[in-house]
Order: sequence, then C-alpha cells, then structure tokens
Amino acid sequence: MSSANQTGADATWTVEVLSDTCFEYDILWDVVDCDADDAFEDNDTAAAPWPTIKRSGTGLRVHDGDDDYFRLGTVPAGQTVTLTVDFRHALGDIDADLEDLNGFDLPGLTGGAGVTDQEVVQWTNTTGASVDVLAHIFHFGFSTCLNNTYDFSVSTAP
Ligand SMILES: [Ca+2]
Ligand SMILES: [Ca+2]
Ligand SMILES: [Ca+2]
Repeated sequence: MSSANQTGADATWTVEVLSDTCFEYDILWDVVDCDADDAFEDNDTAAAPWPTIKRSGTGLRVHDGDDDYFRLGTVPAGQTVTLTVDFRHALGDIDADLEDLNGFDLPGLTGGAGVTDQEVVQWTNTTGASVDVLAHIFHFGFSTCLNNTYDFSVSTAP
C-alpha cells in the first residue's frame, strides 16, 4: 500500500495489522519525498524525452505530474515493438504508452493501463515505413504526491 501526506505539515501515521489467525509476517516501509526522482530527468514531455536512445532501465522513478519519456529508436515497417514495465502496483499505479515523436499514441497499440505489477504495451508497425517511437511511462492519479519505482525493457521482433 502507499499513501501520500498532502497536509503540508509533518504527520505521524499508525499502521494497523489485523488477522483472524496467528502467523508470522514481515513489514517493510519507506518514506519517499513527493519529488524524489531518477537520474534521467528532465524527460517529462514527448518534445523533450531523454535525449539518447534508451531501451531498458532499472530502479527508475515516476511521480504524478512528472511523466517519463524515453526514445526507443526506430521500429522498421512490419515489426512489433513491446515495452514491458515492472513495478509494485500496491505502491502506486504506473501506466505506459508507446507514442510517436509528437506525443500521439501509436494507433492500434495494446496494453498499458492495467492494475497488476506489470504493464506490457505492444504495437505493430503497419504503416509501411519506419517509425521513431517513444516510451511514455507515467503515474496514474492526480494527488500530486504519488511516487513509485519501476524497471522497463523493450524488444522489437518480427
Ligand atoms: Ca523519472
Ligand atoms: Ca520525468
Ligand atoms: Ca497500471
């Protein structure tokens, strides 16, 4: 689970763990600044993605109001590109798109808006020409303090 302190002041919270039966468990917790981010900033818009081609990454971070864009390079005609994003959904809902260099979703893409620990976004280039593709990875929601980490990878194949 994940929760944001939007009070503007320090807060003390209590975690309550309940069960009808007795068993051992582990508890892990972390406190993250709303604005915490990764080393690939700024990359917040389709017009200003991370400037070099990047087809994988680990330990990246995204928060609502600060999307991440990566250049994936050129997808030749007839090939299918697959973007996979892994994260812990319980800590925040990350979604993803594949877009053209103008920031428009590629027509006919599938996936990217699920509610599990992985998004798989796929697009087949049926345009008859090579297309430069962007990965758009973003945190669903608008609380202004949603923040989660992710890994991503890209493959292209006939
Ligand atoms: Ca980021
Ligand atoms: Ca960003
Ligand atoms: Ca999601």
